[in-house]
Amino acid sequence: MFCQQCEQTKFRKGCETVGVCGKNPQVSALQDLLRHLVKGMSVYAHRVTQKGMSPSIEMDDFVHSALFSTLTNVNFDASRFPSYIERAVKYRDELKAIVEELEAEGRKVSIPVYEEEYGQDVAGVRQMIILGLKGMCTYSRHAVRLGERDPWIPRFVYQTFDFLETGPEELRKDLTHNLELAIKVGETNVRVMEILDRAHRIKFGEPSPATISTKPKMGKSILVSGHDIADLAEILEQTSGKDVNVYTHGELMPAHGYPGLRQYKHFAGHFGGAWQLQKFDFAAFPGPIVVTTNCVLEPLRSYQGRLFTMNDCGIPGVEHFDLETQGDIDKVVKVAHEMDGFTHELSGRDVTIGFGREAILRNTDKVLDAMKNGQLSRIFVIGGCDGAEHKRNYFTALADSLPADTLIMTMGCAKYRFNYKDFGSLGSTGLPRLLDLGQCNDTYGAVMVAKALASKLNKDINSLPMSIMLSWFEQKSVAVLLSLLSLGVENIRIGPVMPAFITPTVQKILEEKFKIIPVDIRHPMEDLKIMFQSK
Ligand code: FSO
Ligand code: SF4
Repeated sequence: MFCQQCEQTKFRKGCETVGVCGKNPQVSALQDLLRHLVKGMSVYAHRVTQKGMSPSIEMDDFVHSALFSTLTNVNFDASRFPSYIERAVKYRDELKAIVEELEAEGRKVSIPVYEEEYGQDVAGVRQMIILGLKGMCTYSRHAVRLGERDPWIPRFVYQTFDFLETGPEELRKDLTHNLELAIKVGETNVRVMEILDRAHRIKFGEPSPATISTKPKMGKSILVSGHDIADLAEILEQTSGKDVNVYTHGELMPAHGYPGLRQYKHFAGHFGGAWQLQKFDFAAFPGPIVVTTNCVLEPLRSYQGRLFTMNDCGIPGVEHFDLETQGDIDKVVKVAHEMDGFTHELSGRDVTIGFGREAILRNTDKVLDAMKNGQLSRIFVIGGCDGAEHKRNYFTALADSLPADTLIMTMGCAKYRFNYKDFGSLGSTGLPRLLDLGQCNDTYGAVMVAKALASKLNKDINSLPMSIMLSWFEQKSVAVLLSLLSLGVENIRIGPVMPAFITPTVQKILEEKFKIIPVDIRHPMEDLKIMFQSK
C-alpha cells in the first residue's frame, strides 16, 4: 500500500505497511482500485457529456459516494468495497458502450498506471487535484442529501479525471497547467460550499447564536457523530416521542445552531470532543452511537456492538444501515432502551455556537467600530481539523495567547483545541470573542464575512487586519485550501505540517504565488508576533 492523503501520514512520506489511521493494505488496495475505476468511468462519462448527453443521476450520485468512501477515516470495511467496485465497472462499461456506439471505431484510452512517469512535482499536484476532488465530493454528497443537486459538479469531476487520464500529454506533464487545474478544483469547491450553505439554510433556517451544554440530561440516549446534518435531522424526526434524547458528537455540534433542529425537545446537547477522542467518548456514552460520515475510527470492543455506521462509512463487524432503503432507525432506538442511559448527574460546560455568517454580518458595524476605537486589533480565523498529534497544540497555544482586543472565528473541528475556554467578550460590543461559524464547509461563511468587512473598509480582502490559519488533516481541508487560493486569499498559515504530496518545488511556488506560510509548530509566539505585524 501507499497512501499519503492525510496529515498524519507516516514520517510525512506515506503509509506503506499499514495506515496510521488503521487502514490495512487490503482496504487500501481496494480503495486504489475504486479510485482508478472512477477515473476510468469518468473518462467515458465526460465523453458522454461532450456528446450532449448525461450520465444518469444514479451515476452522478455514485461518483460522490465512491470518492467519499476513500476519504480518511470513512470506510475500513473491505467487504463493502466489492459492491462499489462492481458498480464502477458496470457504469464504466455502460458509458463506454454509449461512447463506442457513437464512435464506431471506438477509442483506445491510454490510462497511465504509475504517477511516477510525471515526476514528483507534477505527480504531487495531480494528487492535490484528486484529493481536492475527494473533499469536494463529500460536500456535494451532503448537499445532495438535502435535495440540492448541481449536475455541473459530477460533470466537473468526470472532466477533470478525463484530463488526468487522457488529456494531451504535454499539458498533463506541465506543472503550471496542473496547478491551474488544482485552483479550478478550489473554485468549483467554492460553488459546492455555497450550495451546501444554501441547502442547510433552506432546510433548517438561518443559524443563530445559542449556548449549548455538554452536561447530559437524565434518560435514555443516542449519540450521533460525523458531518451529515440531513441524517441528524432524520434521526431527530424518527426518534421524536420515543423517550430517548439525541446528542451530537464531533463535527455535528454546529447543528445546534439551526432553528429547524433546535425545535426538537429531545435534541439534548453535545457530548464529547473532536473525532480523535471518540474511543473515550463513545466508550463512556451510555447508549448507541450512529456515525453518519467521517470521522470514524476502528472501535474498541467495549462499544463495537452498539456502534452503527451510515452512508459511505464502514467498519468490519459494525452494523451498517441506510435510512433511505431501510426507512427507520427503530433498531437503534431499541438498543437505547435496552441500555441504562444517563442515570446520574455529570458535570458539563456551556459552549456558544451558531455564529453563522448572517449573525456576524448583522454585527459588522459593531466590529468596524471596535476596529476604529481600538477595541479590536486583529481577527484570527482558525479553521480545519483537529487531530491526535501533540503538535496541534500550536493552535491551542496561539488561541490562548491572543490578547483581549482580538476576535477568533472558527469552523471545522480545529476549534476543539480551545472552544471550551471562556474568551470573554470583545470590548463594549457584547460579542463573544470566539465566534464559531460551524463546520469546515462553513469556511464559505468566513469568506463572505471577510468580503463584507473589506468592502465596508474599501480595502482588498488581503489588507484586512486578519490572519488565517488552516489546521489541515484530510482531503476536505485540501479542497478548502484550494478554494481559498482560488479566491486570491493570501498569507494562509498551514499546519501543523505541510502535506506530504507538496514537494519543496511546489511549496516554493505556492509560497511565492499565493504567499502560503507553513506554521512554525515550535514557535507559536514568534508566529503570532509576525501576524501582528500584519502578515
Ligand atoms: Fe474534522 Fe474529520 Fe470537518 Fe475533517 S471531523 S477532520 S476536514 O473530517 O471534516 O473538520
Ligand atoms: Fe496513512 Fe492517512 Fe492514508 Fe490512513 S488516510 S493510510 S493515515 S495517509
